[in-house]
Amino acid sequence: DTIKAQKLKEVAALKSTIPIEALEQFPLFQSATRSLKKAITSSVTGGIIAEFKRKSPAKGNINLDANVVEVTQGYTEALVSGLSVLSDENFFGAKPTDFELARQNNAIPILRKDFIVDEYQLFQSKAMGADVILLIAKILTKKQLQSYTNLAHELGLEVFLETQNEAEILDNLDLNFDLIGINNRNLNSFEVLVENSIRLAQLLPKSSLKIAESGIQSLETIQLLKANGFDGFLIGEYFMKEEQPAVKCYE
Ligand code: IGP
Repeated sequence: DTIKAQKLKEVAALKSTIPIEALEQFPLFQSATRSLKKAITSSVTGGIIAEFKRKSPAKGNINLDANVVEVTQGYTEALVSGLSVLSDENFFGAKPTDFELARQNNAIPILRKDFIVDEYQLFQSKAMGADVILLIAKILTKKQLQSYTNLAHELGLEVFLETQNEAEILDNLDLNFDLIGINNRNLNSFEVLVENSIRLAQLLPKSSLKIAESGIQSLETIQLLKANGFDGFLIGEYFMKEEQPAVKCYE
């Protein structure tokens, strides 16, 4: 739970320097968002969400000095459905300008990849130009999931609900999320099991837009997940470990 504690501290500090009323004045706060759900549904190239990630607690350094503009523009040119951009500095090594630069240089939907633990971060996400926010079932109460989902929608943001086990899925099926992700990575052991998400996907109604997350390292895996009902694929490390991450989108 150290991530959550750290985040709450960060948010408390931010709140006093940039209050919500100030965030609401940011130009991007007033701008329309783009739908990742639509981008994936209408994709002819396969529903890839390509992630920009310099390092992670699970893998350590992946591509510390990557150029965020080059990499994300490369993904966009490869016609991925959306981008996922880390904005957490402490655990994922994001630079403070990463998200901003990704936004300024790409017109496709962007998921803000961070640990949302407070309402404030929804206003902040909108002000940053995010289109989609991540809500992680494991770290939030049902009440929080409900109220953050509603607030996100009021702000024009889509909600990507991340789940990891049967209870997290079944307890939250009534939420009005836009996309549901099943994380192949166990956040406690870091073990990655594609079979786990295939089994769990069967618990979801057909109407859910299902995203498989983490540990996807081959086209065969994507095809297997697709055959089991997944609509989208969130891929980070497999791309980012390359000097030029986007080249892997063409394989
Ligand atoms: C991407 P991978 O194994 O392709 O790099 O995984 C993504 O699923 C992973 O970065 C992730 C993540 C998260 C990061 C999944 N859930 C929550 C930060 C926070």
